Amino acid sequence: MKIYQTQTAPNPRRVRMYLAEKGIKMEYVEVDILGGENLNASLRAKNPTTKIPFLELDDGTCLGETMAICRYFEELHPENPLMGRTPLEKAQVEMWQRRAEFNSMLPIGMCFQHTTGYFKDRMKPIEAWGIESGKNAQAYLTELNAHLAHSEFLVGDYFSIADITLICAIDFARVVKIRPQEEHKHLLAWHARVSSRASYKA
Ligand SMILES: N[C@@H](CCC(=O)N[C@@H](CS)C(=O)NCC(=O)O)C(=O)O
Repeated sequence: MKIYQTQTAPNPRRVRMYLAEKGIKMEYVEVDILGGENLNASLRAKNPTTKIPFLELDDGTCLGETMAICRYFEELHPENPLMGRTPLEKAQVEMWQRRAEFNSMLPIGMCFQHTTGYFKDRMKPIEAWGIESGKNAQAYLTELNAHLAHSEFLVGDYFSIADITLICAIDFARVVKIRPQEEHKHLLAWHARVSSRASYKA
């Protein structure tokens, strides 16, 4: 099996970090998304949404969506769980994972796509939407900081896939100058904790 991905893009990084945490080795196929390789007919046949990452199994089955790919490996390798250990923790991971996607990864991605025109060959950038999305993502950092004042990771002292999603989103946000500020000291401490893990370099 192999994963089609782009080294600099935030969603494939989530999968690489997740697999590194689980100790799972993987073959990666680099896709040039800026050049539009993800849109070509052969990749579109495997992955109609054209978004990366996607996983191709040895029998040709393809699976898109970062969380679906990680879920597949979580089911295959339940040891060292990153999606919760108890019913409550699983729900809490789901809650924070969705918040990390909807309040950070998505608006940061919208800010990037709509203010830089990076994908203007395939979409119509609307700058005002990009700016508004960026403001919302920046404002959410203050909420995260408040939560992390009394929580080591997003879900108490349990490191989870939600932390992976959030750090990949926040690191990527650098390209559009959305950054934790000096006063976000709990968020910065969380960032230091997560970035000290070996998987951070994946
Ligand atoms: N919901 C998808 C999002 C995937 C996504 O947006 N991938 C971006 C890179 S991070 C992409 O493929 N962009 C290329 C394009 O839009 O053409 C997931 O969670 O995997």
